[in-house]
Amino acid sequence: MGLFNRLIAKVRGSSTASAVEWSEIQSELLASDLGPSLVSTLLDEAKKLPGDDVETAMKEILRSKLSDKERTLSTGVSPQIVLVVGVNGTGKTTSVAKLATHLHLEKKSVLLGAADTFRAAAVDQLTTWGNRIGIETITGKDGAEPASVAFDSAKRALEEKFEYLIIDTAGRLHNKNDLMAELGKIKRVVEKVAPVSEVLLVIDATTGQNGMAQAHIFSQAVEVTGLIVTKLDGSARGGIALAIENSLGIPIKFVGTGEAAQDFSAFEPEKYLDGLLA
Ligand SMILES: Nc1nc2c(ncn2[C@@H]2O[C@H](COP(=O)(O)OP(=O)(O)OP(=O)(O)O)[C@@H](O)[C@H]2O)c(=O)[nH]1
Ligand SMILES: [Mg+2]
Repeated sequence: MGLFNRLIAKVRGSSTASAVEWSEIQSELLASDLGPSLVSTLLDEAKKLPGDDVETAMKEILRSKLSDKERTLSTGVSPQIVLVVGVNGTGKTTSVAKLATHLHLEKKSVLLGAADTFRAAAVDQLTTWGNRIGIETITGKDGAEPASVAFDSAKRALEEKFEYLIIDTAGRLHNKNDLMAELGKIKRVVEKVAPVSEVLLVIDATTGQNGMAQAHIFSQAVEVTGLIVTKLDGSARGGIALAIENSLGIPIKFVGTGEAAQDFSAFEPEKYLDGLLA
């Protein structure tokens, strides 16, 4: 039994939970990275409920903080263009490959765009994944503009009638204005060819509360339509993703649970909530 469940059992056993027990529950919720503001709301709501209902109630309250928005990828005219963005090292390139694998296994035609032209190794990394999956990757010349590679890949996806184009972008620090502006440019340039249907922000579950600042600033630069939460296979419980959903209304769409292509799945709310309180 996890610490949280032990605490809940303790609270449930007594008719009224003591201040000490509530403060232990608070620490446990904070350790899930839900953030101070959401934790305080949760505790206020949970305290109003009878002691023997706390466990179910807590989960119910957490569930109520999830977004009602669609969690599957948008569908419609081809190509569906998915732009994958985020700070350095969160797992963007790996997630692009995992998503491509997922769609490829569903017999969708998928094209990759290597718009992380910042490092030659980034292009190689994506191309290697593309070869492994058996799909094409559009790359630019050394030092090419990311927007121009994104444009070329969109053109190719449109002309060749690919169902999906997934564009990888370079990791960028959210506090670097020029890099954030570049992201806006990539999107605008792609949209000269076809609309971008999804902008997926990759959040590393181990990143903690900084994820909130990342989500705020990325969604100012481009309209973020969904989250991919990575590295949920580690000790991080990824409460930051729920905090972002709750605060910005951006739904979690996919989760990454390892380094391999199959370590990826559509977001499952119940599983996630269990993990948060485990
Ligand atoms: N354990 C674990 N590792 C992951 C997961 N997703 C990605 N990684 C690892 O995280 C590291 C960084 O992944 P990348 O996909 O290269 O990250 P990135 O965001 O593209 O990095 P930059 O392009 O440099 O910004 C790699 O070692 C990946 O194998 C995950 O869900 N779980
Ligand atoms: Mg990358």
